[in-house]
Amino acid sequence: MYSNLWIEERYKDFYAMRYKVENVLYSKKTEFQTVDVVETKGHGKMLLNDGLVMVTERDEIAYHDMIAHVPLFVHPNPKNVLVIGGGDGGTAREVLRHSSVEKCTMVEIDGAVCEACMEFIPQTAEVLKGHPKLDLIIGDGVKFVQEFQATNEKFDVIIIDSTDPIGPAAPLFGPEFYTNVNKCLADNGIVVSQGESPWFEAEIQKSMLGVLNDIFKNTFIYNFSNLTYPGGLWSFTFATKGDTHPINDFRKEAVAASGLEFSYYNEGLHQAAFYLPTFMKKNLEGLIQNP
Ligand code: AG3
Repeated sequence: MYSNLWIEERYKDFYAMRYKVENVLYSKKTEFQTVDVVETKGHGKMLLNDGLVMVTERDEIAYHDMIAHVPLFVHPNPKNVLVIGGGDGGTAREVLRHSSVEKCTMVEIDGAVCEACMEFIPQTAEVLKGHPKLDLIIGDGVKFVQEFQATNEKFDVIIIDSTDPIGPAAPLFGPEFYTNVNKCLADNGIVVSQGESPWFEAEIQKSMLGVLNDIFKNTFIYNFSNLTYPGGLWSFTFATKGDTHPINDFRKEAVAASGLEFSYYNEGLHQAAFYLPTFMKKNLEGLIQNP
């Protein structure tokens, strides 16, 4: 019945990516956004929020490896980790593979994303069904960091796994949010955030780095490539409360010693990801400490 169905993510009014759909598995308009899960012909199951591709089974590992393992192999001893967003579970899944991690708190605003992924994309969301170290909270991450700073607990690593800065994720890109994130971090804490497209969103990257640079001691940006986000090349920002450096303090030996296997992440790529195309260096001049 859906044999001629294609799904399309549009970027502004001049670019689109289309995927052949074999089956529509889930579609729901929630209080926050429209959540769809479709079975595609070439990319496996795919999650879209408001028509934007969030995850596909085929390439989610690139994003989740790089958002989780880069900070976790830089921090000297990450025990307490916070994930804001990440309702598909992929980030929490990778965080929880680190044996040093004692607790991962995840705060997702839209319970429907978790529900849909638990039912249809177990590859990322199996972990959400129950893990002894995972505390899954369905709630607003902006409020969470506002309230959490009053407690004595601090996070070693905070990961902002958000969608684009429109709709429910917009406040996750602003200064109030990051001021509170900083207060929730331990002294040598690291915050890594979904950092948008270097090709298409240079202005957003500049404003994000401007915000981070005002609040945190050191700020960096690093890249990875995937199959499904507009343009393929994509970024994460990396900001530190202390002097932790993503290359100089990278615990290289810990990668092999961890015994973990990765299909995207590796020791060389970790470092290479911080070496930027010239156009990015120019755009972000004065705002980043990348090599
Ligand atoms: N987070 C979404 C990254 C941005 C995608 N943007 C787009 N397709 N226009 C993905 C969540 C993975 N846990």
